[in-house]
Amino acid sequence: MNLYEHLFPAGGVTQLWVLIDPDSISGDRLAEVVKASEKEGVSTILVGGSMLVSDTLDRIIQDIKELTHLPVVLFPGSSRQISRYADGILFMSLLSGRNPQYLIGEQVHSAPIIKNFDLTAISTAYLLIESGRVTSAEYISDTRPIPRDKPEIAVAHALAAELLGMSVVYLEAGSGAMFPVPPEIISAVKESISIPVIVGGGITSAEDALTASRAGARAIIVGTAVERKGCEIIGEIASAIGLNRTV
Ligand code: 1GP
Repeated sequence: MNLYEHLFPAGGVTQLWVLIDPDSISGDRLAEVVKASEKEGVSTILVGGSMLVSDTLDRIIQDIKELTHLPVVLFPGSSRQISRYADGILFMSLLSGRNPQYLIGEQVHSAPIIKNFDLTAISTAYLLIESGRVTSAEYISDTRPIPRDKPEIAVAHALAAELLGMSVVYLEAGSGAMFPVPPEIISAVKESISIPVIVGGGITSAEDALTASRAGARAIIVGTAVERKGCEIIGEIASAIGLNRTV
């Protein structure tokens, strides 16, 4: 099974991916999060999320690899956040913005590194959706998010992503968002394209996750809620979307 098939298994069941920010996790906590993820049916560990430069990336990924066989996929904030120890990378273009640095500039810097490290790149259209307040992603990227009451604008961007040959659309409210991506946007985008839609930002409860799952998310990304609420939230979300049910 290649990485793409692992990320999006046949059958279309919503997957749960836990995002670990290497800058805000300690050693003991890391083990706790990774073990809980494995136990509750999380399929993939994402590492990254910080828009600033991290010097702990390699070490954290090596530590995770010692704790689990779950694939570790990079979610980089810039071309300086790439590690040879990961299994793959969400190779993102911030398609909702009009800042050439995040549309193509960072990608040109990172492409030779990805090739050199032999990482599997998953071509991902990153669409920022307005979420109640200015997020770090919005501020640092110097781009405007798509208005949350304009699903047709999100759909047009997602269609462009598919026509450009991208493999995944990431609907992102931004880390720690006040409101997650509205289900109306998720379902409108899901209905208009055939590539998978993944959703993250501001998902803090089982209910938020279930809403995104029912609207058509193929994977849900959760970071801040695990940092703030603890590992129990992983189990609660996994149960809500039917991941850790015993037969
Ligand atoms: C951020 O979508 C991810 O880029 C996760 O967001 O930290 O709000 O879970 P949270």
